[in-house]
Amino acid sequence: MNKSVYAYLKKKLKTGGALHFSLIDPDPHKQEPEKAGKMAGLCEAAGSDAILVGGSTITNQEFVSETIDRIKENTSLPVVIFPGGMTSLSPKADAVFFMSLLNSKDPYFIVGQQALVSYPVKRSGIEHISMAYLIIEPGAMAGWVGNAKLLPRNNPKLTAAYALAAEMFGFKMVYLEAGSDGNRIPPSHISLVSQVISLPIIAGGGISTKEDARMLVEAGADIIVMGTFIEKNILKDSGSSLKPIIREIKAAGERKRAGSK
Ligand code: 1GP
Repeated sequence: MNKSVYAYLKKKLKTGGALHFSLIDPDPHKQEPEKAGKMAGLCEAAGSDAILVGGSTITNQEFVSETIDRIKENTSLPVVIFPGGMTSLSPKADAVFFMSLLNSKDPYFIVGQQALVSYPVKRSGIEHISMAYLIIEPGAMAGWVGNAKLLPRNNPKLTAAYALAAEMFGFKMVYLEAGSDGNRIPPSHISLVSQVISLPIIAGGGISTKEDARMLVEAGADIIVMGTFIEKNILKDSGSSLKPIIREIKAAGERKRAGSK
């Protein structure tokens, strides 16, 4: 991918309304790079718009790089690192989400780790897309690893206030999730956030049906991320269960775009 991933995403959002990202965890306990490559190819065939590589689990840079190499052999989609930490960085990707877990209790996850990787990221020349990451209750593994002061599920106002602060800080995107493991973010949070900010909103965590995806896009999500569902199904059914979910996301995005003209 030669052009800017951010520009590609913004353009696709403008013309398509909503996007789908496929998340592949570069974890040797889950799959070898070869298998990750096959998964990515099937995700592209099912209509996904980008491959995210990342997860909260332990990994190493070499394994991440090998995984990205195999992914790139199987797809022309942009490959973006969704870093669980410093060890998930690899110059092989097209871009990295330069993330700050804004609601962490530990400054290390807000800016400490990012400061330590800033020089290597700049030297590698990889595109970095600043992104504010917000974790809502119960948070699961991501919340535990990032030592998050979890945003309460029953108070979307707090989530919206953090998202607005992110926009004021100059972040380019906001990622909202309640953790993996089936903990979907309440649509009320997405809808309030979309009323107060104009940044692209990414939603992930526990999305496994077209109804889930449609509800979140209708609430205001611009990009839907799916990881576990793809891990469980894509190689078994070659993407036949993913395809209708992505179709639903695109249709809901198209309706939203048409409505906002
Ligand atoms: C996790 O939002 C991602 O950070 C994806 O979650 O694995 O539940 O799809 P799932």
